[in-house]
Amino acid sequence: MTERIEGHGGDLALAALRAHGVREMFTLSGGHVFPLYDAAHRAGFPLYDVRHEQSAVFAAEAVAKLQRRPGLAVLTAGPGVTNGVSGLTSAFFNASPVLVLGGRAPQFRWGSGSLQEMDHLPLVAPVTKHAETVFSADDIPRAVSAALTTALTPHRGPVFLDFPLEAVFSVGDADLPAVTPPAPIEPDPDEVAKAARLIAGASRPVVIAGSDVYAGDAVEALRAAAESLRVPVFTNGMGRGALPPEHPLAFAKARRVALKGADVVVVIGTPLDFRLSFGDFGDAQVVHVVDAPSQRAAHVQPAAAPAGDLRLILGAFADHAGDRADHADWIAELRTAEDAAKARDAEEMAAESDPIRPARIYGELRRALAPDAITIGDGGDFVSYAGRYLEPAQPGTWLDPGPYGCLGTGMGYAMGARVSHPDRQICVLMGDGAAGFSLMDVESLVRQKLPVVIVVGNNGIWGLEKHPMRAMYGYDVAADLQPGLRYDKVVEALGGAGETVEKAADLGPALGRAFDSGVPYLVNVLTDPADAYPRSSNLA
Ligand SMILES: Cc1ncc(C[n+]2csc(CCOP(=O)(O)OP(=O)(O)O)c2C)c(N)n1
Ligand SMILES: [Mg+2]
Repeated sequence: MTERIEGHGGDLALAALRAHGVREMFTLSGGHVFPLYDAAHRAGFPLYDVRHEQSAVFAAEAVAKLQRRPGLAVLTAGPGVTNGVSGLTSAFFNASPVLVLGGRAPQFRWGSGSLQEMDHLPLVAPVTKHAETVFSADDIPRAVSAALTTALTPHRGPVFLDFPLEAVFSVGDADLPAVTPPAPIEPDPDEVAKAARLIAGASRPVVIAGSDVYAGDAVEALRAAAESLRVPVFTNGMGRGALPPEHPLAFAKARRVALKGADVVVVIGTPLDFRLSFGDFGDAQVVHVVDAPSQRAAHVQPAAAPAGDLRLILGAFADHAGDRADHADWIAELRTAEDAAKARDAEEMAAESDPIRPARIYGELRRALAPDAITIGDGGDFVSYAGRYLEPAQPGTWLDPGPYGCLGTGMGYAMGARVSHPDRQICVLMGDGAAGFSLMDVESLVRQKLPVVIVVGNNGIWGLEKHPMRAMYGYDVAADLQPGLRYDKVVEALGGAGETVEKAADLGPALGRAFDSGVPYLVNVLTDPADAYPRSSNLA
């Protein structure tokens, strides 16, 4: 039986949102969207507010990434929506099912110059899977429901709706649309079999698994496929932790050796972008496994590219009935390289240097973080070090900004993570430059009792830009920040707490105090500005 719903546009939207399992809204106040607040308020539906709309969208994205369900941000007309565009774009690059509901100036006098009147659609259309203006209250449940289904259908991504003032304020009624989860995309069995044969027959295969493996709930299938075909696995993005670090096929540090020596590189659930040298692995054949045909790379000719539900494809790999080449020597070779790199890293993570080197911070964090802790990276070099030295123990615990590389995710992601996991450690790793984008939202975290720990790698510079600019030009401009700035005092002023650490030996106790504090707490670590993250291409 279909359920009849009635009320103002906010009530009608909320009914459809709840039917899809949306459980909270992130927003920054604006009169154009009051009916959505009114509906939430009367229904006891959680509403979290922020100090900049980008944080609302990033918070919604964190919910979407961590919980694999839709995240919701509600933004007021005009500047509210434009401030959310970087967040929407990040969600688009990350395939995160985020819904942004925008207010919109009234339709009946469109063009007369109402406050905050602008057409959002041309701005957001290129960075969403669907963008639509809903002109009547009666149509809101249909539009919300259809948008959420689109967001959740692989390849996932953000969607946008805006409601003209008179549509969202007026009363209407509609049938509550039935929610049907997207049907799995059936891959072409021949393409899957071809890929499985290539991997099984390879002498030195490597798997690189990314975010869609986690988003597509294919972590178990990945493990089964890797174990069945005996292939070493590297991960990136939300794929990190898909195999526990102690798993015999889990690798992290021998990537260069692996990609240099591999004869078949299998990239699963992540694009062949700059993070993977654009899919160019020398003489190795490439198998690209994607969750939808749209994700096949146009710039690479893979030997096989099965597209569809990742659980189905990886399940078929696991069930591969044909012969397998013996990969034992290859795995052993990589294990030797991995162990050697680990030993080098362990030394760096224990370094007693003065000033503190970022590696040491991560050495201390590895001791302080529980296996289910959520770590969030927002910054340049400091976050590159995090990626190198921290090994997520479980999938769904690592939030980096993804290939769009947008600074400023920190406090929004932290809010979404805290709301998602009220009982876990949430740790934001922030460059001092990155801190400038969102630190004011500590106020939102304090006020709404959402404690998180923020560790700032404070080198006094935009490190990832300063070092390359010096290398390229012999000088640098626009790359300095105030050295030794007390970001911890900023957090204190906003109602949280913090401290500055200058000596390596003080790091551990400071992190202990931070995680015990129960408030947003910033550990401001003064690090060595000369410490540049080594990378082949430094442009970012
Ligand atoms: C919104 C945005 N603006 C600018 C950049 C370019 N950018 C990439 S890394 C970086 C430097 C980051 O500095 P910081 O957060 O202090 O980290 P560090 O590299 O010093 O460790 C900049 C400016 C970006 N990625 N995103
Ligand atoms: Mg810096």
